[in-house]
Amino acid sequence: MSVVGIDVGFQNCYIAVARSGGIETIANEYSDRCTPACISLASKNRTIGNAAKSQIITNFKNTVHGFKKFHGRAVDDQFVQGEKSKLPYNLHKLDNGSTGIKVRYLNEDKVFTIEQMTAMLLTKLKETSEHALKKPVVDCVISVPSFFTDVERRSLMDATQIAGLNCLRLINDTTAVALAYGIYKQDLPNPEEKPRNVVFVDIGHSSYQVSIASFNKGKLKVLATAFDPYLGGRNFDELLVEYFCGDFKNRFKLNVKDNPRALLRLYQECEKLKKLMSANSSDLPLNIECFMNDIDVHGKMNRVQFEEMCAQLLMRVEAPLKSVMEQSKLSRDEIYAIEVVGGATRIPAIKERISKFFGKDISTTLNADEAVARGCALQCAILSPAFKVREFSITDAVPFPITLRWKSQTDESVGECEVYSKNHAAPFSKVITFHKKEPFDLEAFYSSPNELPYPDSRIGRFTIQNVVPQPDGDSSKVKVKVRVNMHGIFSVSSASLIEKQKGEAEDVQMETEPTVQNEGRPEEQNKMQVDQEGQGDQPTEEEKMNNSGNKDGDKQDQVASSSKANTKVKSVDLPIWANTTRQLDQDVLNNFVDYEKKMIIQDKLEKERNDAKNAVEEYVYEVRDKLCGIYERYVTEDESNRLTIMLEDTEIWLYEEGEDQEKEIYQDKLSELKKFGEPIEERYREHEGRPRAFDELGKKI
Ligand code: ATP
Ligand code: K
Ligand code: MG
Repeated sequence: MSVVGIDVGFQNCYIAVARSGGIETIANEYSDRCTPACISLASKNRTIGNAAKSQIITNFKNTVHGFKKFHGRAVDDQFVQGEKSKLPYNLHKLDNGSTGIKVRYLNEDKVFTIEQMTAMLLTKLKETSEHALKKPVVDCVISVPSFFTDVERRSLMDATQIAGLNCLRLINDTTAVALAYGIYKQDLPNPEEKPRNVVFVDIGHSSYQVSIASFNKGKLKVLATAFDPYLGGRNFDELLVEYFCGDFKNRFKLNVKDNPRALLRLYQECEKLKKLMSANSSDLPLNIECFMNDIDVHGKMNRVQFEEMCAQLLMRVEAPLKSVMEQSKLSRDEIYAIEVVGGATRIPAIKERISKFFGKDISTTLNADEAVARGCALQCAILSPAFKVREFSITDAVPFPITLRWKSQTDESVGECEVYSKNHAAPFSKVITFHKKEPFDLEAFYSSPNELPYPDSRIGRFTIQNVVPQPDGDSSKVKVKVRVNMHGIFSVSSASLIEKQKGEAEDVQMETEPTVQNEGRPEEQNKMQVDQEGQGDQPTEEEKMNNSGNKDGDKQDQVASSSKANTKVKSVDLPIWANTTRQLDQDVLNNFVDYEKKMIIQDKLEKERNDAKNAVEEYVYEVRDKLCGIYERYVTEDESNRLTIMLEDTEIWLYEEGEDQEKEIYQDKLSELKKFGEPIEERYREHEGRPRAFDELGKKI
């Protein structure tokens, strides 16, 4: 099995793998460790990553980037609508209301889902890791913003399936960073000692996340998380773009916003300028040649000006820090270190604000770009039975409280219970006991919609089927297992009906549910069904909910989890019908899997075709050079002229009818040329070899 960690960023993706004993970040075919989250669709193929990024301006309508946060969102979603006007490509409303992306692909109009777009990106990252590891890659761990809700996480999981990956865990960005920080630390406090508390900050291109984790030897626990999901490096780019649009309008009378190409170029230049300003406080130029209407533009900016311009954005740095500290109830002097990662934390004013808030220097001991991917690979190594890695237990935190609601069967009242409080440990399973006579619905939702960076607080409806009364007409005891799994996704994972046995007292507490008591690190998940309940992968808490129908009857009695009962009980598994929002149907998903495979083959064929064409072109140039160089002595004038004409014809052909031919045609063309070229090459080699042979002979004599 493969050990691969993938940081799927809004702008930049990184891959780390386990190789020869260590974790290393790997480079793609451009020797670049960063693969841009960018996909360009074209008439014959698609290009992904660096090659796609170079198409952003030339093929702007079909070059897709900045789509990570559309996962699980309806096209009418306020956030999506807000983004729409800034995108050079078109969005499209899918039948189920989800956000689709409309492009020209293979000379047809085509709409892709966000899951498909991310899958394309993952395909590229998969190939890059396969190339580095020289073996197929299936198992992996992928990072996700800690504030992603269920719908967004499920959508991302669908994307991993389309790409043929088996995602062992969706791990929160800052948790991955915490793991990368802690696992090699030799000096962490012993388990009985006071833990070491570290703040992790990740500000990327699109969002800002903070968490506090406490460390002891061999373990980390996330105490709290906070975020500004809409603050990242791109907001700073936008302000610069705004400024220069105004500036160029004044000085050059240009309406940059009416020209998508110019606007995209300005974005790229402003991002470069922003990065330069991080290292340099003097006036810096922004020059673009032939910007619009053949006009060259030039402008300038310095750091002081930039910081003034961004004052509103910089003010937003504090709130998540404050929130995370309040939630953790730690004082500032209980914080051991503040570790920052993510490209935008290189902005000096951001660093200053973080440092000022804590009254302490911030540490940059982690690689700001690669720490997330490394953490993912480490988590993958921990989960892999084939890989030896230090024991390290990770307890993450539930970012938003989750509540279950159910309807009473005796009257119209509704029962409700918060099953996971904010910052509750995760992954985590709980067993809840109901007393029911008939099938019932459980509705799960996020209970504090105000803090949810997603417009819909519903998680899903779970119908517990086949519930029947006891033979004596009494309610049956139904045990329902709920779970926040390894991916941070909520589910009602199983339900069972406990049948009363003859002669049994009415009121016996039959807690024979095989209660899981391992308090240690999560055990291996069943790889085939990562969504399913693993056998005791987390400490399980038993809760009993007496839904007797009165509104106050929803109290949770903690039931002792020791199972000492030796009374005979029979437990019958109950089917659960789950209806979660915006999940792809299995059929649809299967179609996408097939289509992705087709696109992969298409890309491969197109690459082979291009390679064949390039081979002809290269041969033409090579032989032409040699004809007036090293071959000159070995060809007759007649031969030389004939071949020169052939080469010239081929060159013209390559630009005209030969521009776009099948692979075989190019291969034939090459053999045709070689028929003439190779005898010359042979003669040359023979002659070249001969004098040397004479020399050798001469020396010996
Ligand atoms: P996200 O985490 O939001 O999904 P991401 O992981 O793709 O996004 P990163 O790669 O962490 O984002 O950071 C990219 C951002 O950091 C960009 O806005 C980029 O311009 C910015 N950035 C990178 N280097 C610098 C620098 N030296 N100074 C200022 N900003 C920088
Ligand atoms: K990244
Ligand atoms: Mg990131």
